[in-house]
Amino acid sequence: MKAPMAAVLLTACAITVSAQSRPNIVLMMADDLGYECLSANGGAPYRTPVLDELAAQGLRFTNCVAQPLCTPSRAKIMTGRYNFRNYKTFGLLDPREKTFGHVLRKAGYATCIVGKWQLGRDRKLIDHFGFDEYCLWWLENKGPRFGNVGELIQNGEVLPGKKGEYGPDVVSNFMLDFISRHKKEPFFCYYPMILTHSPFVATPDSGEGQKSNEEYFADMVSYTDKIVGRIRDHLVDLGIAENTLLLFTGDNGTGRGIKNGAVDGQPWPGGKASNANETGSRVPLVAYWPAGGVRGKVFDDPIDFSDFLPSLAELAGTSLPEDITIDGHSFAGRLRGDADHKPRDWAYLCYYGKKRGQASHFVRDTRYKLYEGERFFDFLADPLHKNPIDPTQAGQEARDAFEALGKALASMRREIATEDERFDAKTSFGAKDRQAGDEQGAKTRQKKRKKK
Ligand SMILES: [Ca+2]
Repeated sequence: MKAPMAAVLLTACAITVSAQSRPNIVLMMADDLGYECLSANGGAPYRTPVLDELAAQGLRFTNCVAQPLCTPSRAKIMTGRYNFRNYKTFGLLDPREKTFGHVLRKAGYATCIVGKWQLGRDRKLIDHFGFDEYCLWWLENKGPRFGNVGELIQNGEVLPGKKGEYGPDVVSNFMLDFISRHKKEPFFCYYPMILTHSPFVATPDSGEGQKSNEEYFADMVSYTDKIVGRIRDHLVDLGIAENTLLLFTGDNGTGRGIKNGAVDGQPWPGGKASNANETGSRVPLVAYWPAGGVRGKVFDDPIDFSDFLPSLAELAGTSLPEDITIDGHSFAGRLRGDADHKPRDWAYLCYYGKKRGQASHFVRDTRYKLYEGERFFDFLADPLHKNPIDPTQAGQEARDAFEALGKALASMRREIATEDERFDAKTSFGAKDRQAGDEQGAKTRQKKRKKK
């Protein structure tokens, strides 16, 4: 059947526009904000009206896994590689790695990073990893997280700051300014947020009076949502919202001090730093990109944090770093509504805890999850993994999944063995910077002891 002429013209126009202009990209990653923190995910007791609206007008992914801890997630999302290839120790990213900053800078994007760094105490690393401009906490200092006066480093200068200022506002405002200055060229802003990690304290919107940790945490989630709204409004004001992709996710599950979360009425306590069940690693993922043309869709595609780098590279129309194994699978086709987009068959997570050692790993499809030792779960029905499935007693669908995931896990086990042989913990980078990480850890432990 022939399409009406108007439809043919419209389609031709849409293709021309999308081919002409690559999207601006803003990737926001909250700190310790789990899947249950978005009301759009059926989460409670939180309110996230901005993110809910972006999801309703864009895309919401229900099956995205980060890593259970900060640095492992950061290394994975920035490099597109599984932790067994490049994770050394907490608080560091191997300077030999290539990041999505490199990829987008090389593609002609203006690049900016704001928020929390945590990946090596040297301001030169920011340019080294592909970012033109920055305003960061936990770069060379690590002072207070929210009232971080005199701690933030912005484009090489330590900001003197003012007493009472709120760190998340300072870094967000810098990013908005960067966007204003680069509105006429493609830009990439990576915003690993300072919120919503502990300490659970008042935000500028919390009002007077002492609250519980859970109440403060809910305030912090609301403030995160408010910042997302500010960014969206700024893009609208500049007239560039149409072709800017907003991505929002979290770097790991909610802190374990917060126990009152729920999803669809079922308990979802904070599970950060644990790979025991869904609460440590399943995170929200919302994408909003009006020019992409997809509106109000929900997908359960398996997505892991290695997928961001290839997705961004594809959207920028550029190639992946050469001579390096990239593990991720691009989800760019989903964002454009490509009818022939093929999601991953399975997503993968390899987790070491703070220091590289024995890996805990799993593969997952759209319903089932297989850990080492044949521990097998239906993560939709049993997110806390209280009821392991015996595949010999299960139905055909579960048995098929067990077999397919078993093959995938075996292939990853072989890759870990190969990489472990190659991995050299005593490289010049490793020895010096591991020591820096250890010193930081010792200081933190010392402070905790003093408080007790
Ligand atoms: Ca974190």
